[in-house]
Amino acid sequence: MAKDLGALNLQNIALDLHDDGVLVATLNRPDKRNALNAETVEDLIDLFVAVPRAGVRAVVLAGKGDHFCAGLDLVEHHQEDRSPAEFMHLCLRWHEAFNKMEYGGVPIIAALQGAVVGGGLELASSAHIRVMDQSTYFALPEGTRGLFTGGGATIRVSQLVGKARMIDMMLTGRVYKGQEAMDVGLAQYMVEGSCYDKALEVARRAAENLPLSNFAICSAISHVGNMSALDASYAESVVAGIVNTQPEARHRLEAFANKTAARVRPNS
Ligand code: 1HE
Repeated sequence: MAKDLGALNLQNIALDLHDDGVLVATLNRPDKRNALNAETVEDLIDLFVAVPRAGVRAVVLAGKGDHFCAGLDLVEHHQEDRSPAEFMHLCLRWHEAFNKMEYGGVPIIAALQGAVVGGGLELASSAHIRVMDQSTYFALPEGTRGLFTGGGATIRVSQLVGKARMIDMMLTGRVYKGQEAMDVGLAQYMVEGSCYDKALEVARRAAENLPLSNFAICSAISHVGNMSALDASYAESVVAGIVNTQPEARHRLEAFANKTAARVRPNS
C-alpha cells in the first residue's frame, strides 16, 4: 500500500491497491446497504485527500454486498435528531468529499450494483465514469421521505439527466434501470455480468494514460464547466499548454510519427 494510503485509518471503506496503480475502494457496510453515516463521509474525505498524492492511477469505487449505496443513513439521522445548522454542516462534509472526488484529478470508476439511491446516487455521480449491470437501479426517494438532496444531486444528477428528469425522480420516486437508465445518462456502461469486472477493466485502461493527462481530464473539464465561455477558453489553453508539452508524452508522439503507435480504428 502506498505510504499515504497505508497511514489512513478508515472505518467503513476497504482498500486494495493493485500493482498497476488501480486502487479498489469498497464501501464496507453491507449490513446497512452501505448507507452513508457521518463516519463514512469522513472516510471518503480522508481517502480522496490522499489519493491524488499517493501515486494512484485510477480508482474503482465499489460497494460490498448486493447494493452499491442506500444514501444518507436514515437511522442515524433519525437518532441524532439534528438541528438545521448541524445538518447543514454535515452536508458541507458530503460536499467536501464529493468535490475532492470530482476535482481530484484521478479517474474514479463507480461499479454500481443494486440500489444507487438518494445520497448513493450523489456519490455515484461524483465519480467520472459509472458502470451498471442488470441489477442496478437509480432513484431519488428523498421527496417521498420528507427530505431533500444535500450531497450535490442538484448539481451533478441534474447535469447527468437534466433538470426535468431529476424533478420527476424526486416528485414521483421514479426508478430508472436497464437500458432506460443508460439512455438518460445515468451510466456509461451496462454489462450482462459483473459491473465490478467491467469497472476494473475501464480503470485499468484509464490507468495506462499519463497521469498529467488524466489529471486534466478529471479536474479541468469540471472546473471549465463552472466558467464563462471566455474564461473557459483561457483556462483550457493554459491546461493544454502544460499537458500537451509534457516530456513524458514525447515518446507517444514519436511512436505516432514513426507509424508504430496504434491507430484509432472503429473497433478499438
Ligand atoms: C439503512 C438504509 C439507510 C438500509 N439508512 N439504514 N435512501 C433511501 O430511502 C433508501 C432506504 N433503503 C432502502 O430502500 C432499502 O434498504 C434498500 C432498497 C436499499 C435495500 O433493501 P433490503 O430489503 O435489501 O434491505 P432492508 O431490509 O431495507 O435494510 C437492511 C438493513 O440496512 C436495515 O438495517 P437493520 O439493522 O434493521 O438490519 C436497514 O435499516 C439498513 N438500511 N438503507 C440507514 N438509507 C445528504 S442528503 C441525502 C438524502 C438521502 O440520501 S435520503 C435516503 C435515501
